[in-house]
Amino acid sequence: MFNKILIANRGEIALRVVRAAREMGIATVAVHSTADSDAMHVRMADESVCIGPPSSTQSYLSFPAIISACEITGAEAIHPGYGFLSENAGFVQIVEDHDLTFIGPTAEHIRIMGDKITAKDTMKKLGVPCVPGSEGGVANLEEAQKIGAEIGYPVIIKATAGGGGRGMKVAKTADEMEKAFLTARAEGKSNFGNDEVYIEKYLTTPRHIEIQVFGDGKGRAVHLGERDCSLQRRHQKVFEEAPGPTISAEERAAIGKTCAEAVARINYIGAGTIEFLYENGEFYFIEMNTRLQVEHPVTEAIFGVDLVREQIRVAAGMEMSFQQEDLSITGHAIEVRINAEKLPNFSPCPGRITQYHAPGGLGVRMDSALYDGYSIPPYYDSLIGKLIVHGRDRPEALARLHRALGELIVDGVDTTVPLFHALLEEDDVLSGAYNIHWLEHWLEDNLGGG
Ligand code: MV4
Repeated sequence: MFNKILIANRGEIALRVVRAAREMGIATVAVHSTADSDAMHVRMADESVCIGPPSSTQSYLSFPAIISACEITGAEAIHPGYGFLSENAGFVQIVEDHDLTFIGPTAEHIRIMGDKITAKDTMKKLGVPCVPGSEGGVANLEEAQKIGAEIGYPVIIKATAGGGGRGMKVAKTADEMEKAFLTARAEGKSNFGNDEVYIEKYLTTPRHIEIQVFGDGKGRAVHLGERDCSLQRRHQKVFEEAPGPTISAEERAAIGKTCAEAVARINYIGAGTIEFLYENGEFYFIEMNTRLQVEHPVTEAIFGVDLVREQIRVAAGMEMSFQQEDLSITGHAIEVRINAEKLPNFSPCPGRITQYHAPGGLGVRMDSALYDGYSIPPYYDSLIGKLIVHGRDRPEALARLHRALGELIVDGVDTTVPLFHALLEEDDVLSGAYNIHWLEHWLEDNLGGG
């Protein structure tokens, strides 16, 4: 096992990794920009290194700064958290070249899943159900129109280098194909330096269901069920739950087995998430994320496992501490993402926290790096906390969420907390009757804004 690891991240996820490492007796090194000298992750880690100015590109994304911090402190491994360098295959290569360990998948797996055409082709060959569409890339407009006619409209054109909602265009009819195809290709080129696109049947009212998988890198893998993350705004999740309100035990077992077998076959190591659209009882693969996700705590709550601990174990060459038959679901968990944002437009709202009080009690977890007097810097994302509640069933989790939101105090900046109070008044949220478009429609009807 490692003696010391470096955490190449900030905020609540850096704290999350410190907590797992400390329970394992592993020392931690925090890195921070000059804007984060007073950040909680710096205080909570055993050591810290200032790695650069506020700009992420010169600090949290700087390969030489982070590698140097490892060499100075003697850290043996790097946990990337989510975002920043967590899915950067080039960085993983550099880490390995310096005889350090990346706590995450191999550069090759990151590369495969980062190219969406290759990811889909790989998953399809591994028996994972995919959205009907083009076989690989689509070279020109004539081919795009031929595929559109074959699979039927509406279709969606996606940049292979895109993902997470970037570089996609819908063509509702054949008339719209030319514009959608050319725009998707141009955006792929300008945003990612890659103009390769592929085409899928456009699913109109699916849910976003993602399967948590975990591999040991030696051909063993498990699944930890699904999360329903359909409540999103502009491709940012705001409310996530596990298990999915519409997924039966039989469906979970079947899609879970398919996913676990797929990642086992490629010797995947560590945590991964296989994203699906779910419509009319069918799962359709869209993307795989090769990292720990923001919403991992809802899975941890219902399975009673520490996913970061497992990531560190397998990175150190140890076995996972569980097998599939050890894993079972207890109750229901919900996470809400608390952002320092001003409604109705969700504009970032950095500033000084004059008072912070975290909710507590049975079944409540607050992952946050806030404290009284902390100043949220304007340079990074606006996530300031995740409130995770766990109950014996969904109604109990919802009641607990309502109760915990009432206890939470964040003064000094605007937050998304009022949104959650309002959502908990909605019958569709209470019954789980929502799809990927529900929140955007609700925001339009209830907040207006821009
Ligand atoms: C789709 C789709 C409908 N049909 N693919 C958006 C993010 C990226 N991960 C994939 N996305 C979508 N792909 C087909 N074939 C609709 C979306 C989509 C979406 C997906 C998940 C959660 C929210 C979404 C909001 C708009 C569009």
